Amino acid sequence: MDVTSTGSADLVIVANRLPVDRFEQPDGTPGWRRSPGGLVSALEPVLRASDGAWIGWPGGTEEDLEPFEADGMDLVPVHLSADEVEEFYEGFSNATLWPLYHDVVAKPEFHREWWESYVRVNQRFAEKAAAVAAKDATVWVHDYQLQLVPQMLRDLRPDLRIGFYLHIPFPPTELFQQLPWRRQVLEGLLGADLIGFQLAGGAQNFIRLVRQRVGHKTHRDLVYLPDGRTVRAAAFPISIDAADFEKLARSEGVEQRAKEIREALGNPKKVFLGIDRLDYTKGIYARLRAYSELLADGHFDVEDAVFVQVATPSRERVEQYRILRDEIDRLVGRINGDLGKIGSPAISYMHSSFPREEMAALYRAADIMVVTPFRDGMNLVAKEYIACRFDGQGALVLSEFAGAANELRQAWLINPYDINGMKAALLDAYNASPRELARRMKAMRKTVVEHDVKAWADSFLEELSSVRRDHGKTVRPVSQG
Ligand code: GDG
Repeated sequence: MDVTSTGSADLVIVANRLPVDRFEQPDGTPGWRRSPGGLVSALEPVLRASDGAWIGWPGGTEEDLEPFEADGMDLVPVHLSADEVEEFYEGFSNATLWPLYHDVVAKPEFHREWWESYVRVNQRFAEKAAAVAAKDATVWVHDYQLQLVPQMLRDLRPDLRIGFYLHIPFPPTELFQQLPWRRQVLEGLLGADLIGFQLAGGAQNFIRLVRQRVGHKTHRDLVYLPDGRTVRAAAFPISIDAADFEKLARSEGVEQRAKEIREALGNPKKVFLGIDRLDYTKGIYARLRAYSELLADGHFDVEDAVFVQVATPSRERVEQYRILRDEIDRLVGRINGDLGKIGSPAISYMHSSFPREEMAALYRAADIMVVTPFRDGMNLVAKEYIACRFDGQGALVLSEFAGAANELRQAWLINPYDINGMKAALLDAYNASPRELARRMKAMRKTVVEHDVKAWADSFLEELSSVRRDHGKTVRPVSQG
């Protein structure tokens, strides 16, 4: 595609962020490198195969960038002002929708100026997409920051085939109703032909809300709009590039690094590991407390085991995130102060992010991966751990409230609100025999390898093309379903 012209892309991805990060080249000029993440690796081949483009915010607020090419992808930046970052991104997206959609684990804040900014920015994304897409093109909009884009885009370009995918949970109707702009959000989403959710429960919540609040006829997973259009809402559980992770984990460099990590930790019998964005939905505090109680109760010693917790910095300007960081800092300090010994801390805590190679080495070095969110759309860390354990060893302790629990049934499933239950599962995983570990890991690996991110993207795009093809052919039900 010639990125200076518009209107020629057959496939347009619209996401809050562009799939690249800016960095400074050795000569001081800015360059772009592909940001790590499954979504980029899944969509890159599809984008290359078609005449594709990716629309998103490049990060930063300084300049309004022209479309550019990076890593073989055509990228179309959407500019955000400093006020918009505060109101649309940190405000409405991350302090209203994020907590509301995650079981109100934190209290959502509702501010009318934030909503206005959300509408404005969504409109800007929709206009960019309308300008870039070729006639009858497919546009795939991603995530909670852009829920109004489907209808705004349909108003501008009725010829387009529009898909929407929500990466986070879609809340139960009782919680969603709190949102003062609930109807606008539902109507925004209904601009899509296909709406994908992580789990069937999210799709059902959505269909029920549409029936109750917007009054459209629905039947099973279909919504019948008054203009004759149908919208399908269904589950498409996301995954990772499992083969790529396994390849990385098998590499000599990663194997060597995994050994070094264990040595640096004092070669304990067992290494526990948590890797999360530092987010209140991830249940980091509860998990560390449960672990510290196992130590305090004498089930094992700091010389036998260590808990490595990586908390990747996230949304640091949002108040709830600053509070959480302080709470975790204090808890880790207290646990290490109470239970650690010289050279053997109870918890090895890092508030930083690492390259993918280091992540793979950590996964290989860890005996027990601990994933305990209070609510999580999917949780890719759990799947990445499984992909890296080609040796058939390693245990996964996983919250029932992560989407991944739906597929990874052989994990030690826990309720993160139940500290005693969590302690029992951690201990059970600690004591599991290699045979038991191998049995569970084998089954989970089969799931992760077969349902990788490519299968996810293909199935969504295939379904999107068939929903649109069938448009108008479906028989409308007589009564409400
Ligand atoms: C949202 C939903 C859903 C983390 N630290 C580092 C790093 N990571 C990578 C992990 C993983 C990704 O970030 C985190 O993905 P999760 O799925 O665990 O969580 P969210 O960020 O909350 O993602 C979630 C997901 O969207 C996809 O739909 O599963 O439920 O909340 O890939 O590896 N990567 C590197 N360094 C780090 O320090 N390189």
